[in-house]
Amino acid sequence: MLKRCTLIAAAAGALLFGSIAHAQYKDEYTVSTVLPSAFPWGQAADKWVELVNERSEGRINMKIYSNSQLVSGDQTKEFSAMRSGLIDMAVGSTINWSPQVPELNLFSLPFLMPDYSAIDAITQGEVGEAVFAAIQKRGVTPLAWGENGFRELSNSKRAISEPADVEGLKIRVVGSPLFQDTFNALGANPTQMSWADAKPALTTGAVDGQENPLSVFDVARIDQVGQEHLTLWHYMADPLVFAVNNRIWATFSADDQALLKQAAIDAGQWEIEKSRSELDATLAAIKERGVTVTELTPTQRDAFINATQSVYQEWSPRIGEDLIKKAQQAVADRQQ
Ligand code: X2X
Repeated sequence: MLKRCTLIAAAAGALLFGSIAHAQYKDEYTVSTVLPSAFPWGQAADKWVELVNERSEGRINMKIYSNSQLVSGDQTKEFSAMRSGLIDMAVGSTINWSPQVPELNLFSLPFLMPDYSAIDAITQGEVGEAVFAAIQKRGVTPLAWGENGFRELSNSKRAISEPADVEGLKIRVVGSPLFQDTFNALGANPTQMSWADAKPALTTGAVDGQENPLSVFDVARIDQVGQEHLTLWHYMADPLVFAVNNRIWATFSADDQALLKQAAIDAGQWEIEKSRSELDATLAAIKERGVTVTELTPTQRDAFINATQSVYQEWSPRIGEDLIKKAQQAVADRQQ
């Protein structure tokens, strides 16, 4: 009898525990981003939150904290904060997470990806899976890809069409030390600073230039802080990754994990298509505001490719030679 009672109690306990485990969802989950809703990046996060709320019929609520405010503006701390549980979820750039996940520097290798199909060939194939495994290994669950975009070079001094034009320019660069190497290879004077500090530094002339996708240049009105020259060199693009802290992830039921993941995939695809489709109009708007836009000829682009080759030698031990080779192969085999 006693044994039976114990069994029943244990079964009831297990049932209760099961329901409690899933009932223990937070009222609201924090989602970190760098850029807010006016930018494609913020819109990707908005869409994810909206889809999850809709599909869970209000059971799962997420709230976005943009401008890296959960890490006091230091976007390179976002990944660590998510890993430790200070942040529940994030839609983050590969650049900002690369200090903690060295494999993410892959995307920052200069001129690895010549066009959008090259980005897709990497993210949507075997290499993308390997990169997600690397993120997972570092303690965060990745769900889907989004896109910040090809990063173009602007400055206040002169039109840039060859490496010699970059020489001596003070350029604001983002979180990964790889950018220091790229711009040093070109003879520039790179300074690493957060997005929060970038616009003030451009305004005061503390730096001469910066690199960011056209959407960021446009929405943040970078031309208004003296950035009159813009070179479309498509030297790299930073994908966005939708991700969740591991312990938070484990609290979701399998159905809700699938819901969160599918919503992230759908939001990412929606944002990638939307931001790519807006590019022509964005470029036209930038030109209309009087910015000198320089498009490189293939020969001019080759000169930049040659000038930055040392970055591959320097970074292949940290990124993984095999991963780089596979990415190059995926790009060579891509469907155009
Ligand atoms: O800081 C930048 O340049 C930005 C907004 O593009 C990133 O977070 C990578």
